[in-house]
Amino acid sequence: MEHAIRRQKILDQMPAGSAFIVSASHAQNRNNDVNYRFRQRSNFFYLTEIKEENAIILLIKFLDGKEKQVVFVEPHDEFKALWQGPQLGPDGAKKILNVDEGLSLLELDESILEMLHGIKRIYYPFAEDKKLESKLREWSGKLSKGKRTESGPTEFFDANIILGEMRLFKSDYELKQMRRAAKASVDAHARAMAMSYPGINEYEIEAELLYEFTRQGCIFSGYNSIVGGGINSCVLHYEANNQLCNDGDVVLIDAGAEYNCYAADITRTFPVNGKFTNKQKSIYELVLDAQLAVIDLVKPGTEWIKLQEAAVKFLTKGLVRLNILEGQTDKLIADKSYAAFYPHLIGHWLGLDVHDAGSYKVNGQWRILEPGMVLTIEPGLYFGSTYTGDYQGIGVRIEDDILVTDKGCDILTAQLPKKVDEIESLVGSGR
Ligand SMILES: [Mn+2]
Repeated sequence: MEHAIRRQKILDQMPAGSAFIVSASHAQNRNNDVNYRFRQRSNFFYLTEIKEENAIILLIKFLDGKEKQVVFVEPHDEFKALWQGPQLGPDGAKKILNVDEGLSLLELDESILEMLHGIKRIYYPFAEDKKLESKLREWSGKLSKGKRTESGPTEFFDANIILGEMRLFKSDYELKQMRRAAKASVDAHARAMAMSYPGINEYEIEAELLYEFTRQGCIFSGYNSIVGGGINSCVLHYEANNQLCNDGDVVLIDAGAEYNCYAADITRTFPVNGKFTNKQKSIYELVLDAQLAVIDLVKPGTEWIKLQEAAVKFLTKGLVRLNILEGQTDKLIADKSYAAFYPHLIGHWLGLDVHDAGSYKVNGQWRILEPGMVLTIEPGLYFGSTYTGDYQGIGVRIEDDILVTDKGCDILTAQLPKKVDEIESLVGSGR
């Protein structure tokens, strides 16, 4: 019942005369009468852990300091129950969430106008749900109109600020979910490598990933899997996944399972024939050494941007050593010459969203790492179609999921091999 603790924690931060509103996902139509598979909105899931669509959770702190928690859900509907299975209904939702009131969405407009009477500040997640945003404007207008002695709500605050700060720090319960996602993802990557051989199609490799995710209870991936062989390994968000992986190609897989809405995010790169060429190996080891050096810095007290700066320095030096870049390291960093090969950042927060909530700066200063945060570390080097030298067609990224602990860090995805000899002996071993 951690959702109840989270809601109370929010109420504790709200001033008297304020309301906090978060909405569930709505069904997303794919075509005609077919919808995409329902996935709950992360903020709503964080506060309720229920998978109802269209629902609304409302937290109110009245002017006298009294608090009230209300959930609005779809009413019982026999037609829907027949086609989609039973729903919680207002009473069921009230019970399962242990809130003060469970109401039907049919009563939303009427009830909320009553409950928001006297409320001055409304928190809701900005730019998340257009339906909710227009409703809030409508309700606020109605509450203000024609009143001579008092106004309706006068302030909208972004609920993402409070939610992001809370979601950044993972509880033991959340870490348990994340370890399940990490385990499924580790096993999936190992399986994909073991089943690979020259001539395999990228989608066959993707099938191995999805098989293992699903087998371990992860019916969603945290994001579209990237399986890129050869030059496709250099396309950062490649997702066609439909080309052959030829003898001599590297394959880059960036894929992560989602368990109970919590994501993992892993990248590995391997030679499809089981043996790195010297050129592939020199890039691979440079990226791996950079990753290990950056992971060494993941501990309480490190500024997040220092991780990126360390990666840039390490990779730039390596590119000079390999004669891919020429000149003074400091100058190459200052003029961003490295960005032709390392065009992205070192990583991101990880949790309910693969690129999770939580700001990277606080009051204009880069965030300092603290225990309970989970982040990815994913340096990479790419020699794609715009590069014409000897390394063309080599894209390498190595990514793990890291929990900041009291003393340092815990790599949630450590079980998946990444040393050159380990990778080489794993590729093709399952056939
Ligand atoms: Mn990532």
